[in-house]
Amino acid sequence: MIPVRSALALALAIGLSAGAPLASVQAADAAAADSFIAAINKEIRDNYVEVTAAQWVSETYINGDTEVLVAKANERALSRLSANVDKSKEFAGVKGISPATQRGIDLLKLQTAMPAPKDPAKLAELTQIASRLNAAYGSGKSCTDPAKPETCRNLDQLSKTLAENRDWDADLEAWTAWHNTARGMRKDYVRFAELVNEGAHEMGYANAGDMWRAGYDMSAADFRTETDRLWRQVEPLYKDLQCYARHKLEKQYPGKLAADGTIPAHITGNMWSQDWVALYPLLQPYPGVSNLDVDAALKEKQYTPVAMVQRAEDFYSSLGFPPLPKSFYEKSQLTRPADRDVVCHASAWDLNLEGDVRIKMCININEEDFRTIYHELGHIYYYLAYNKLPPLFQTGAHDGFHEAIGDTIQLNLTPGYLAQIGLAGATKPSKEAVLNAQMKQALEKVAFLPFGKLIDEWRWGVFDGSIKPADYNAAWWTLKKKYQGVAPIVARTEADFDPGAKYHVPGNTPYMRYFLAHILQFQFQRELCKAAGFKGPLHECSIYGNKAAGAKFWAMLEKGSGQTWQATLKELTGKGEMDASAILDYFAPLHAWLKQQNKGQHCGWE
Ligand code: X8Z
Ligand code: ZN
Repeated sequence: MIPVRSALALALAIGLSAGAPLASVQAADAAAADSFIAAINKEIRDNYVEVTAAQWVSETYINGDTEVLVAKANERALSRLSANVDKSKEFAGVKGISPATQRGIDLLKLQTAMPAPKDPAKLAELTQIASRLNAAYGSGKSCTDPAKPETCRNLDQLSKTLAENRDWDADLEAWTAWHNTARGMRKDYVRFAELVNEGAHEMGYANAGDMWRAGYDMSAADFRTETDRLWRQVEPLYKDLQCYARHKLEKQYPGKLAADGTIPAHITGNMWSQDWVALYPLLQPYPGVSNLDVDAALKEKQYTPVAMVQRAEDFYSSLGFPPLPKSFYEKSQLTRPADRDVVCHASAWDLNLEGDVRIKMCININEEDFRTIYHELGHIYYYLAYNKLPPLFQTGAHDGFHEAIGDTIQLNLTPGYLAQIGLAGATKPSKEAVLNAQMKQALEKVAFLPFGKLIDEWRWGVFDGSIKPADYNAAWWTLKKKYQGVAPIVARTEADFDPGAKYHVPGNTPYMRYFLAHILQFQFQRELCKAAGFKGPLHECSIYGNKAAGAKFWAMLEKGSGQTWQATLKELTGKGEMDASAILDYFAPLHAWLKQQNKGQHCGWE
């Protein structure tokens, strides 16, 4: 689980103790504040393992018993957190508190994405709902006869249909089957929103969304404006990609697309239309020019899940990062167990704040999972780099940084690197080959941008009451259409709960982090390539094997959240502001080509 502000599930590494409350503060002066924060840090260390261990088993052995264990562990931790946040209020306005202690106090109340009411009955109700939602997602299946397991299909199987078939009806059936698994979550989610809002209110926030937006070293209102600003920078690039993709899909499925300019939600090759990589064979600019079939190469080279992880580790090692601890390979869950339900959604965990790091995945031998491993290891090295800091600072500079580390490394999986490790054919560098490679990257990274932004716009609306339970599903599809230009081809109603079909909603993981990461990773890459002395166009750079770039990256990871993210970003890039100019530079060749292709086409949607 990603600790604190960037945690991956439920109550995250709330990490606070189940033990006796801290001694009540004697005199609220600066020295007392230092002692208070020191005690909190110790308490986190002492109690962290209990919560993360419960979370780990609840996701790797889903059953009624582990659901109880994790709910109880979270209940105790959240109760301690509330008490400690209350105590920390005694230091408000106290003069002379050191910046580090003040930062600790400020970070304390952001330790969870699931603020809980203090009322014991409501607290217990909240942790039980959260565990139930998480378990429901992990065990979600579509069965023709629920009594017969052989008639059931899980998310892997339904996703495979979407990714591998261009069959309109089969894809629609698989898409609908998965979305319908989330219907039963609606009632729990309504109550969940009420309870976290109550908890956020008690902690001094207007609602839970306001609290989520408070974790960015700026006001919640400024943060919202900031995400809008970044979206406006990248929107033209996305719109040109959407237009091109829609035009190609219209040729693939003549007469089937709606006339309003949207793309049907079930034909993007991905369950949530969040990336469109599966459409690469259909959308590649110059068929036959490049061999980028990593899926086939992984199978042909008989890669195993462990070998895929080792291959990714090798990249990080080539930068001078330390080896993964032996326990990582012993304790990680790399494949789906045959005999039980698990939460297969990939995640990276720090179980004890001192080296017991693991990933939890259900790796299939394909390119998507290969790339996800590089993503997850980014989290793992971040943990290892900041493990020496006090626990309150053991998080990303902000949660988007945490998501951007492994993604930055993904940008280095250039055709050149892939050829070097035998996973792609050697491609003669040509304008055509560059455009093919750019298209493949854009179907992952550019297609994602509007999706990354809309998930939390939906949740912010749910939490602030502007989206009412009676409109949950309609509001979801309004945002999908507004941002992505994607729409369902079959009517969805308020009997459905389509947001619940996306892991992070039942898992309660904030999502704006991924949008930010998709901007930041290009900024990081630009600086790392500079450090590596690379002079060519950004999209051609790979820092594989470059120790200077590695040292620069590691220095950033070691900072954790001990200073503002603006300070950390400034140390890396010279500028303390998120900025989409790097992603625009990166995709400049493709964007020019897309504009050319779209000439005379009707672009946009109603
Ligand atoms: O959830 C993830 C990671 C774990 S932090 C696999 N990602 C988002 C998603 O799958 O929806 C990575 C990209 C976006
Ligand atoms: Zn991640």
